[in-house]
Amino acid sequence: MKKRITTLVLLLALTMVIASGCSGTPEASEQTVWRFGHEETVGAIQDIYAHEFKRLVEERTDGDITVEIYRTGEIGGVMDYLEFQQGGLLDFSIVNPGTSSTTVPENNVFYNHFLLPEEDEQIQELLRTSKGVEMLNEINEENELKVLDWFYEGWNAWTADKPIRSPEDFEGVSIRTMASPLIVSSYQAYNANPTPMPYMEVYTGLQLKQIDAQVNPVFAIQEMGFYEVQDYLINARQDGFVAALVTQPDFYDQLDPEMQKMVDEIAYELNDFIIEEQAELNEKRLEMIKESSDIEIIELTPEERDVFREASGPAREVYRNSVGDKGKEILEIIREDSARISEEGNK
Ligand code: 6CS
Repeated sequence: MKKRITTLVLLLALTMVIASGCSGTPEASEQTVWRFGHEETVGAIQDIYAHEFKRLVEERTDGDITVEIYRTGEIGGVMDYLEFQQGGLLDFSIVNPGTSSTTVPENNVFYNHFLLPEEDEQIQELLRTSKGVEMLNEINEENELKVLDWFYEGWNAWTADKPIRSPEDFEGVSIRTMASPLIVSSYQAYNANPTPMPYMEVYTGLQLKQIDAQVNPVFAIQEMGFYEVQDYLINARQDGFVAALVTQPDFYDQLDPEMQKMVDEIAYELNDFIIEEQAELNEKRLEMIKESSDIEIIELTPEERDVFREASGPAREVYRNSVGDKGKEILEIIREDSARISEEGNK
């Protein structure tokens, strides 16, 4: 109840922001404000992305449009932001499937383990070209989320208070995950005890030993300080963190064709920009972790990864059972495209 009231107050505050100086249809003569929400903190990949989006929009409209960025926690939690986006209170947002799958379970397809190709450019190619992604976007649009682009933020790494090299090592380990049922079942398949909790509570949860482990890309492990309260960082490259730039279908439809073209082009260019940024940032942050802690870094061998690959099978069934025929087809197409892209890369 308290959360509901807080959300309503935030909605009201945001509506007042809207009323105080913006409209959904950008006319060159009037000042328009586009509201942009994302799920991360200062300096994170989504924040870098949002600021580059802002820079490009403001530059290409000669300042007729300004972009206001709302980071996670500034006007609500990630679930509030999703609601704001679907309701048109935010004009653009970055949403990852761990959040949006509460509305569109098919988005969980990206959290199927051992699905993505191995190289960054191959992941980019998959996200840009797969018919499965196009079908996924149609389902999102039916749910008030017009996907302008899917982009990649880096591999999800595990941190834990013990070394993890096999599903047996996960036995009894409380690992914090996002709330998506598929993510939860992925770690149940490894014998772990997945424990969903909000992103902002993970550090304290680890510190107080309410949880033993968590999963996130390296840049997030550094900036959220998780490495300070964990002994091991394990790279299994089981899944990657992908996120979507979304807008509201009605908002997009009422933009004039030139403006739509500008937004589409910016989304495309940003994908090239962010794939480089995430690689650099993840690498840089790994070095920072190594310099400022004695956390042990474990790279799983191909054989160790194969054991996890094998163990991940039941979670894939959970995905299939949680979606309809189209969702199952999306998984199949993405799986085939991923295998083909990987194979072409190995030639
Ligand atoms: O683990 C999470 O909940 C969050 N992790 C990242 C890297 N971005 C947003 C998400 O909410």
